[in-house]
Amino acid sequence: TTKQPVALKHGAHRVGKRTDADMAKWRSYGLGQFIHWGLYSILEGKYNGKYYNGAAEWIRSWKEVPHAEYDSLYKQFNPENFNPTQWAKMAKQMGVKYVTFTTKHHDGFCLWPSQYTQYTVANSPYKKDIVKQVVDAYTKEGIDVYLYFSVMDWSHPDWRTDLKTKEDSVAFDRFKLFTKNQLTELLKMYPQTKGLWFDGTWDTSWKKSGAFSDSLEQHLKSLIPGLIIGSRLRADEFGNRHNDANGVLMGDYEQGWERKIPKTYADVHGNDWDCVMTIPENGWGYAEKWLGHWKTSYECIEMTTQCVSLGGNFVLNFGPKADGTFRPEEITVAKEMGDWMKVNNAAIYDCEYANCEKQDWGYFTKKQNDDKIYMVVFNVPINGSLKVKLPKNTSIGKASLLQAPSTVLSTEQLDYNASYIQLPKGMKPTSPFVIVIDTKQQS
Ligand code: FHN
Repeated sequence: TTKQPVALKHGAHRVGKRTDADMAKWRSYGLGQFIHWGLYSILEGKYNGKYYNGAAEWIRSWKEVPHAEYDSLYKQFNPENFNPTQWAKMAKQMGVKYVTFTTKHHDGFCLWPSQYTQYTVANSPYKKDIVKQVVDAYTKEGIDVYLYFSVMDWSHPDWRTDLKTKEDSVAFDRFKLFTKNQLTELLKMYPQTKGLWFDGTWDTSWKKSGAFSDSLEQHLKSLIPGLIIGSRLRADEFGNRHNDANGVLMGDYEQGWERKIPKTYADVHGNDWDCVMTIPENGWGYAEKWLGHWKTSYECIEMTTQCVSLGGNFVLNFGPKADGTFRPEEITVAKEMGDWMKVNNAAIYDCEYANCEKQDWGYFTKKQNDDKIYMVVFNVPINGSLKVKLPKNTSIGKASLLQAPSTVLSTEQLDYNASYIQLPKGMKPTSPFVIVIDTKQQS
C-alpha cells in the first residue's frame, strides 16, 4: 500500500527545485562567506578571565554572564577599524560569490537602526548603520548579499519558547508582528538583498506558528521578487520543519547542512542546499582562543569541492573582532583559498553534480548547461595514473590540465565505464589541481 499524502494548508508550495533565473544564479555560486558579528564579539568567548566552553556567540546563555551586563555591551560597541570596503575586497579576492551577514543574532542586538527596538547600533557609540555599509560594499564588489536573521530574540520581552498559556499566545502574537515589521524594514531598507537566512526557528512557539510563517514567507517574497529563503523559516501545521508532513522541502533550498557535508548525492534528496562551516570546530562569533583543530585552506578547498560535486554551495564563516578587523588565521585562509580559486575556479563556479561521486583521486564537477567535466584532484597515486570511473555509457574523449590546456593527457580506456588518465612524468603537484575532460556518450 502506498502512503496517502496528508492534505496540508501550510506545507510545501512546490515540489522540486525552483527553475527561475535568481535561483539559477544561487546555484552557480559555489562558494560563499558567512559573517557573524555582534555584541558577543566584545566578550571574545570569555568572561571575568574564564573561557566559555561553547560557541562564542552563545556566551549570553552561560550562567557566569549576568544578562543585564551582556545587554549593556551595546554601550561599548564601537568598531573603530571597521572598513566595509576592505571586508568586501577580501571576500572578492577569496572568490566568494555571496555573503550572509548577521543583521541580528539570538541576543537580539540589531546591526541596523531598526525603528522597532531601541536595542540597535544607532544607540551604540558607533551609531552608524552597519548593515547598510556591508550591503553597499559587497554589492559594489559584485558579491550578492543575504541577510541572516534570528527569529529567536533573547532581548525581547514577548519572545517565548513555548505557548503554554493565553498570556504566552498574546505576547507571542506581538512578537510575530515585531518580527514581520523588522523583516519588512530590512527588505525595504536594503532592496539589493537577494535572500534571507533564517535561524533560531527551532522552538515550540515557532513550530506552533506554521500558518504565520507561511504567510510571512509569502509577504517577504512579495517585497523582493525572486527572494531566496531556505528551509529554516517555516513549519507546517503539524510543526514539521524543513520537510513537511509529506516529506517535501519547505523552502528554496535545504538549510540543514550545518558543519556537515553530505556523503553522497542520495543524501540531498534532489534539493538545492548549502553547507555552512566554521574554521574552528565550532563557534561562529569571535573568540580569543580557538579550541581544537582549525581548518586549513586545503581542507576548506576540499570541502568547497565536495559540496559543489554534490550540487551544493559551501559557505565559510568569519567572526570579526569587536574593532571590525579579522583575525590573522581567517585572513590567511581567505587569501589561500582565493589564490587557489583564481587558478581553478572553472571547476567551482556554475558547476553541479556530474552524476558521479567521490573517487580515490578526488571529486568530479560538471559545468551547468555544458558537458564539460572537471576532476579536482587531491590524491595522486605513486605511479601518476588516475583510475577514473565515469557515468554510465560515458567515455573520455580528451583529458587536459586546466592550468595547461595544451597538455593533453594520455588515457587508456578499460573494458567498462572506466579509464586510466596518466599524469605527465615528473608532475609533482603542490596543491589540488584540475583535469578537464571532454566526454563521449556511447550509444
Ligand atoms: O545557534 C546558531 C549559531 O550560533 C550559528 O549562528 C549557526 C549558524 O548556522 N546557527 C545556529 C545554530 O544552528
